[in-house]
Amino acid sequence: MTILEERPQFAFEAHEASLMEIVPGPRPHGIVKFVTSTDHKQIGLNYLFTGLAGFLVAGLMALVMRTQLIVPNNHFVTENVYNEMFTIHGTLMLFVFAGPFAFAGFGNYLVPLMIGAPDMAFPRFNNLSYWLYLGGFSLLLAGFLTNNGAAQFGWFGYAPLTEAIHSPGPGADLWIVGIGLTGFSGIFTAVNIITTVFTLRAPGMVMFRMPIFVWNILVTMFLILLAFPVLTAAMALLWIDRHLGGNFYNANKGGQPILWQNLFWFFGHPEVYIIALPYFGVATEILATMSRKPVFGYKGMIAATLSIGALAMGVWAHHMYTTGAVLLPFFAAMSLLIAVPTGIKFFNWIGTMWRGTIVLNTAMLFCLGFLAMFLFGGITGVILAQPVLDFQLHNTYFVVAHFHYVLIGAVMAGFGGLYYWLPKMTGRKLSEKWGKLGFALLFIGFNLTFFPQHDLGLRGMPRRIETYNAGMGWNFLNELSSIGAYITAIGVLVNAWNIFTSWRHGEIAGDNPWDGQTLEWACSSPPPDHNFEALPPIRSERPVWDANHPDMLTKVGH
Ligand code: HEM
Ligand SMILES: [Cu+2]
Repeated sequence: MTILEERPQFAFEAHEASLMEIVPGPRPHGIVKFVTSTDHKQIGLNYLFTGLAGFLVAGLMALVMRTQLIVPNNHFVTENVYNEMFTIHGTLMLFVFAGPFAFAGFGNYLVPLMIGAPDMAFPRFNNLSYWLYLGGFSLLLAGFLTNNGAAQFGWFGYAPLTEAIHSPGPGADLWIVGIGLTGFSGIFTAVNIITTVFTLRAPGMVMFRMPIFVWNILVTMFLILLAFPVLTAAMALLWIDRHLGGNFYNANKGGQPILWQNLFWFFGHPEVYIIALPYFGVATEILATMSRKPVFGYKGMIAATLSIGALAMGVWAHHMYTTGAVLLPFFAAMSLLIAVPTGIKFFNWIGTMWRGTIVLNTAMLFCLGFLAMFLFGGITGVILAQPVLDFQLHNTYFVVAHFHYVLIGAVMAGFGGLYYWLPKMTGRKLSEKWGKLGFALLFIGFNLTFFPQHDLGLRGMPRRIETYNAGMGWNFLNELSSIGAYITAIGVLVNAWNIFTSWRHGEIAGDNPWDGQTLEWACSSPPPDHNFEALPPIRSERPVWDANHPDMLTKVGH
């Protein structure tokens, strides 16, 4: 039998009216947003700008020191103030600026965007990390308000100088707790980012399609998990020594000052790579985009990062050659080995630019500045890694020059990152004119400050002295160095001014101002809450490029 009756019609139209549009309530803004937000982008910005504040404060301290050293027998500040300055300058630069600026600032903002995630795995935990970090920063500064002043024993706080009898007063305690808080903040961020990378990648975003920046952050996070707890433990033991009658580091009572050095540098050397690896990632992204090419040797780059991470854990005692308490050949060999994966990275960076269509804008200039300065710092590092040479150069200005080249190399990449990603974060580009001027001033200023210090070191000027006699042959080089510091300061101000004014008045950036390749360029600038409405197909490590240039698809399986 055939049913001839017509099928009943369901009129969907009739129901449509009952579907209500859900209107979200008012979103917090201004200070309330800053305090309460669990959005990875807001937290990333908080880190970036708090980090920059740390850079400015620590930079002012550098100016105080360089002003004191500009002429011999100067009395601009007292010895005690000079000691406070180098201690808190170094501590802020490393624990508040250089590290967190990249791994927590850029890391928070970019990792979820780059892997196609809506947020971090633990957004509230992320908020807590930031507040611990801000608390640590505040405590480090609070030392100046106490009657004995801030800590004076240098950023690596060697025992037994840190014991209560040599460094009485709360300044040293605030230093211990301040570093402890930034350490916890780092550990929490590491847990969060590792979980995010392993569990929240978008469909198609397999590990070997993640941007190099994400890979570098991931390796950095594992280094943090290995290194920071050791530092926290070392600080806890120091606290016990100072307040609870412990004798861990006090030789007079049977303790071992060398124990502190081992614990500290077991953290301290990996810290160099915790600082550097994220900036390597930043530079890699910018070099690829501005050369309009994929990263050369993508997997080789990842392998190099992994082996740098592994080797970084085994070289801590190259900071302790002159103690006579370490096996020199082992630590020298391990230290020299790190030059191999670092060389691979340089090779690949050059390979990425090779035959590319290079866009020489401010972000790219900062990247080239990074390559030049980091390479130079690396070469003096190879020099210092030879025990015979280190015995001569240890504790001289040669070392000050070496580590500033390395660190300021990294900072150059950081500034490049700002010029590259602030348009994504704010929706506006920075001025290229001011940017190039800012770059030139920084590059000239940094080199003028630190290049002469190599020679000062060779002429025997020790680090951490607040003054010197006129007849040492150090006058002219110190003068140059201080003038360089003033030029650097002007460069920092020019860049700060550029960020400040471009934020309001800069050219509108659009979603993808640089023809970028990775996923963060697929969403609007700034990205909406929870980031993506839709994702392009992810078939290589540069999905946005593939979507925009179907005629030039990335070859996969390289
Ligand atoms: C902006 C330009 C900078 C200038 C002019 C500058 C200047 C100085 C000076 C004069 C010292 C003390 C040297 C001594 O008396 O032994 C010093 C130490 C130090 N600086 Fe810088 N610095 C600058 C940037 C940086 C940056 C960007 C970092 C890290 C990211 C950094 C990290 C350190 C560290 C770790 C110390 C060692 C502190 C110690 O001896 O305990 N500096 N700097
Ligand atoms: Cu080291």
